[in-house]
Amino acid sequence: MYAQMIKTARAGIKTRDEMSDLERDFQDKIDRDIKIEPRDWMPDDYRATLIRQIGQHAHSEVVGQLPEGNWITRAPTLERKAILLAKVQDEAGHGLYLYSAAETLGESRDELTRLLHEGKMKYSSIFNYPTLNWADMGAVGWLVDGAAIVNQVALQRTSYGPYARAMVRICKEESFHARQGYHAMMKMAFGTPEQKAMAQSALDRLWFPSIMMFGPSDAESTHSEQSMAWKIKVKSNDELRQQYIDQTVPQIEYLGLDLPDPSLKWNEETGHYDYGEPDWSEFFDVIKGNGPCNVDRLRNRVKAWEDGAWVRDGLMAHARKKAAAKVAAQ
Ligand code: BYC
Repeated sequence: MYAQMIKTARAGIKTRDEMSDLERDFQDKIDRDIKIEPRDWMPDDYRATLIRQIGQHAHSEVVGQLPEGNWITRAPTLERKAILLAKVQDEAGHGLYLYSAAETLGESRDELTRLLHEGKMKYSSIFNYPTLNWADMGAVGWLVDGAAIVNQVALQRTSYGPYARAMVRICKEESFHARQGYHAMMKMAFGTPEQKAMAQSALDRLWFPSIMMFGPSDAESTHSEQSMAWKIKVKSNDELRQQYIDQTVPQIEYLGLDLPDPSLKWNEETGHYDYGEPDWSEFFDVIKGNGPCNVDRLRNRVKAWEDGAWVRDGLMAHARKKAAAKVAAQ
């Protein structure tokens, strides 16, 4: 359904005069901060935009397990292993809440999975970068989950009810993820010179990919104008990026690490940190499928899906058998 809808999605936002009565009533609800629920009327483009964003978000949670899952067997202590295992498991749960939210819009998880596997849907750019050493696990929790929290706290106020409610629970769990990441970074940054160097390297490599998670600049963002008018997004990409940078720089300083971008400077006038522009050509390349790990990540996801077919088939056969037994007993 999403694949069909996106083909008909129109460009540009309608003025009030161009709206039908239904569209005007819908926009009034949005303007009064009344949540839109699954059975409410909604414009097709609103539905398609939500399916795209929620589906992409769900895929990110699931694909996001891969860079960390890779380190479970190599965690330095039993405690770190247990923590990482719990975190990676949480990410699967987040994917499930989000696929369920997409289902309330009429799009099945199987269809979204098919679109991901065929390269027709995206997942967050950040997961196309490799995690090279143990400090990267700390940096992912701290920087990547930290960025996810900034984005998702804002999304708790998104206009679509099931998405907003999924965010509340996800944010609680993300906050544990970010803390465990920062804790691992503290151990490394306050440890031996070799450990500190690993922490610095992780920060240097993951800084720009993390600030690119918020999407292109507002000027380059294709969906922001309409998504903000519909309050699917309540803050712009650049606003969220700035908020994240402002909260993260003092955390870098506390760790005693060097700033990963020489342009990072407190600006008294704006009351924010100035920062250097990420390499946007790299970002667009990564989201087109040409990042360092895109091919690997997708191959792993497709393999996991195919390897798990027997579990899904078994569950479906059991459900059919139970349903048939229920009918026979009536
Ligand atoms: N990566 O018009 P724009 C986690 C695409 S998981 C890839 O600004 P929008 C975690 C965008 O789709 C957290 N693609 O888009 C999990 C569009 O392409 P199309 C993940 C990106 O949607 C496990 C084009 O660029 N969080 O933290 O208005 C372990 C133009 O962009 C990205 C979410 O998914 C990107 N970073 O705004 C550890 C949050 N950015 O479709 C951690 C939910 C942009 O036109 N999503 N694109 O071909 C959002 O809030 C919004 O979708 C975004 C982008 C702010 C990301």
